[in-house]
Amino acid sequence: MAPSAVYNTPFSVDTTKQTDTTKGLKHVTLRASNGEALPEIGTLEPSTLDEPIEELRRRYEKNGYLWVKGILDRERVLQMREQYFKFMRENGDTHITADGTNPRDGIFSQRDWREFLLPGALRVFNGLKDEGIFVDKIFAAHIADFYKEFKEVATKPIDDFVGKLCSFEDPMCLVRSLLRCNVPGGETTPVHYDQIYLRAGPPTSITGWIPLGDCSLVGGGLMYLEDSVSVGKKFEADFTEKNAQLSDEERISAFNKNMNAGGFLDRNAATFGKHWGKKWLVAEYEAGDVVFHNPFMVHASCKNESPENIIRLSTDLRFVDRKKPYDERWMVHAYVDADPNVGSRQKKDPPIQKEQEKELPVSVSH
Ligand SMILES: O=C(O)CCC(=O)C(=O)O
Ligand SMILES: [Fe+2]
Repeated sequence: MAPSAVYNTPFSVDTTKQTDTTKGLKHVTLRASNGEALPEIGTLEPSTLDEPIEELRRRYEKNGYLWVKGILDRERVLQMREQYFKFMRENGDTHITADGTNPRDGIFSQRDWREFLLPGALRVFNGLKDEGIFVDKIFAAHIADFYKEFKEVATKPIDDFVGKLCSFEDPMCLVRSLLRCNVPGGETTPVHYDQIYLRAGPPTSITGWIPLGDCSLVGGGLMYLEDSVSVGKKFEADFTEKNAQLSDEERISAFNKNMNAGGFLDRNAATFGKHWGKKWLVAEYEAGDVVFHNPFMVHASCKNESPENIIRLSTDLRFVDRKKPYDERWMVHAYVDADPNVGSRQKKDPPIQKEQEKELPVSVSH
């Protein structure tokens, strides 16, 4: 049986096997969201725009990711970070940042991290409703002018680069994208691959993950499971088989009955890595970097253990060739009513439900 079929411990929260056998990166212990140490970690290989595009393409195809240093203007990225934290503070303070600190620094207030989970699955699992000032501001930030301008103007160099890397005739950034704040101590993005959420199109998109600020190794950055495009493909083949009997709409949903809640593969990256016998690859990111990844590449975020209480802010953009088919459900802004990828958005005034329908629909904010 294919390993994907026998791997069925989604949402494993087994913390009994605490390991601390970190190899490769001496003196650093990185943790999965639930606090379990990642047994094996390695580093991402950096690339620069000075290298020939053929070499960068070869590397992307071989590794499933491409970490490009300095593709964006560092100062502009830091400005975006400042705008975001100012927005979260002014006209209704979410209290995500500590009073008296510079918004550009993004220093966590050290309030309960649960309050700062994005609307969606993790918030629901942690017992919070999708409501309150933080949630309202998250909805607003995704359609705010400062974010729109960042995407439309500041990230332009990515469009051109992606066009060359993926041989897209007309590279386009999909409208739907997320701004993610990963606060110290909080639960972070579970293990997944992106094609689960982009299934209404062929697996030809490419994601650009953009750290909005510097992010140290222990700062809760994105990590990739080494050589895992094949793992994502196995899962998707398995899901495709299981989903074959469903209606068209359900088949392309990341949240249909055959998927794990939220579309995640696991909330525990340590267990997942061990199961597949693969290392998690991490990096020390700088503002201006972008990491591109294949839609089958398995990734997650590690726990933010920043000793300085720095909030990890990031945005993830997806690019396609406008001339070819793509998942058109991604042509709406995140969290608007038409966004199918936030199935967990709990309506402020929920319709009266029948007793058997009361279970919450849960999806990842992705
Ligand atoms: O930033 C994160 O925590 C997750 C990002 C992600 O899943 C993506 O860029 O596809
Ligand atoms: Fe992702």
